[in-house]
Amino acid sequence: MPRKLRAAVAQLGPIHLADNREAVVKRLIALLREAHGNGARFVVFPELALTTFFPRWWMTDQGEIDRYFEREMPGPETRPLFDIAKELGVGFYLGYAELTEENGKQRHYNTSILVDPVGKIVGRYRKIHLPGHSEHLPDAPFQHLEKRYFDVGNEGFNVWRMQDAVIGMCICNDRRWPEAYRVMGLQGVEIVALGYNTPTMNIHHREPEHLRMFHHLLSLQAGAYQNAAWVLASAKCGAEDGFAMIGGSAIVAPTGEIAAQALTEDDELIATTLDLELGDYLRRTVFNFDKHRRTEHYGLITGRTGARTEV
Ligand code: ING
Repeated sequence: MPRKLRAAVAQLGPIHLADNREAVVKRLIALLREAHGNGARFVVFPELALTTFFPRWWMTDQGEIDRYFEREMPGPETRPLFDIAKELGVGFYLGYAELTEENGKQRHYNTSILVDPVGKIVGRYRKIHLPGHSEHLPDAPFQHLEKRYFDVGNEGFNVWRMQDAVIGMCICNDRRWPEAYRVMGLQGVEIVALGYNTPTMNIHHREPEHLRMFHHLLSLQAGAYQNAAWVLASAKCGAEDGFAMIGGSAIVAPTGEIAAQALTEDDELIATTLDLELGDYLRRTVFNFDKHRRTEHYGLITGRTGARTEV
């Protein structure tokens, strides 16, 4: 009997500055109920799923910035989501801004958690590839201040066994870096769950807008195929206070094929029954890492950060 897991990606439409966490959690619960009704037992929510994508705003007052962070998880506003998930027996991935203290210092992370079907947090990931900039760009139509508001994740790329599957996590920009998938691939990952907030416009370079969706899907499909894993990607999208972000939430098979894709830029659920053995033939043949990889030739990948031409 092949191992199967019916999973869903719960895309969120815009969350505006005026929207509070209680209203957002109600939306998350509605999507979770819809997923359960659709037979899904694992749901992927977006990155920073509790608030608007605040890195688009220039802020200097730390108190104002910290209003977008969670000091406890679950907290009073998110506890209802955990309770309903436990009642329905559904596991989930949730992205949020984590404010914590380490060695007496406050730390701010762009975090995702893996919650099992009895409401227990079994895994945590803190975003490693922080895109954007840390100083104000006065001429840009909006900012992308993840390097200012977040610390670099300090727990690496890991996998957890949950619901009879090996599940890994990453967040948004991580999906553009093959290293992220490969580190999980080398741990036998079967499902990579990720959330994202991807502005439609490139503030650094005039770029045709269609490339945003192309590069998004290209990154998911390549990561899935090259590591023989399912990739479940959940967008927060649409125009938040007028600032547009792409949709394109997708479930990508280990073959690299798109099994399901969202059609709107609103709250939308897509679901697929994941055959967790679909990637086995790829892991036995073309991506049999143990048989084919030649690590003695890969030293630059971890030994050198930036590209350098010496010829
Ligand atoms: N957002 C974007 C992302 O990686 C970005 C930022 C877009 C970087 C396009 C480079 C190119 O999808 C987040 N939150 O990482």
